[in-house]
Amino acid sequence: MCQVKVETNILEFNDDLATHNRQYFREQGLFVVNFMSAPGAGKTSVLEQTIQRLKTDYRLGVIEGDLMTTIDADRISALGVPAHQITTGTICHLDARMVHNALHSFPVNDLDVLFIENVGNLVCPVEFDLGEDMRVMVYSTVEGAEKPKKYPMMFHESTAVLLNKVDLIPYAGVSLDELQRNVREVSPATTIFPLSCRTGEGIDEWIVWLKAQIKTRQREAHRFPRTPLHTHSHHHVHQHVHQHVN
Ligand SMILES: Nc1nc2c(ncn2[C@@H]2O[C@H](COP(=O)(O)OP(=O)(O)OP(=O)(O)O)[C@@H](O)[C@H]2O)c(=O)[nH]1
Ligand SMILES: [Mg+2]
Repeated sequence: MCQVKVETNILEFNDDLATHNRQYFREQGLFVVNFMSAPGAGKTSVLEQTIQRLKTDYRLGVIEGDLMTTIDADRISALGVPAHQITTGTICHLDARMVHNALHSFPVNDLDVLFIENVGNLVCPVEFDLGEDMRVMVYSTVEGAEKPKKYPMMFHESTAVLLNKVDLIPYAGVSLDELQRNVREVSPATTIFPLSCRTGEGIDEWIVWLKAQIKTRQREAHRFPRTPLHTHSHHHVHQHVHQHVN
């Protein structure tokens, strides 16, 4: 009973901050995508492929979430795109407060698109709204065909599922058909892109779709003026954190 109450409070608190982040992103005309997957499905590889194809036309930034190390942020920085690493220590997901705090180390006013790579985990990240516009899941062919049935939430909450590592299908003991069917069974509205970050197969289709999503958001955002980050009160956020700790 008590545990349920604490969990509810944490999630309500997160939702409030996520709303605050979302409003800020909208004011900035920033399109924000939250990438989620099991560890090693290929989130950073997808980001590398995506960044290489978008970076001449869009001003990009990346927030990386991992328990430890700056390995992923270093991979992104190597492409000449600003990247900020959040290290969560023992926490299995990013939350809205971590993202909010990370914004201070970014040239947010100068960005068009912010990619957030969540901590590799099929369960926890789903519960925590970060204020993103869109969630994209990376599901690799070698994880087994039953994952959508066993972990339906993440599939259900994602606008797109990138079915990565199709080059490994001959070794994975599954068919593309079966993988797609199982995703559709739990999430009929999700758009599926079979692709391989190794061979480049299918990446172009994903990029065309992503660009269309960005364009739609930019059209909507023209209605809002841009405001600088410091007018947006983060003291307020710390007060709330304090209350919840006590
Ligand atoms: N064969 C093959 N390997 C891939 C593909 N995409 C990624 N990999 C490999 O899979 C491994 C994990 O890829 P990452 O991009 O680091 O995965 P991630 O989801 O970011 O991992 P975490 O951040 O640790 O959760 C690396 O060795 C990649 O080279 C692919 O399409 N085909
Ligand atoms: Mg990664």
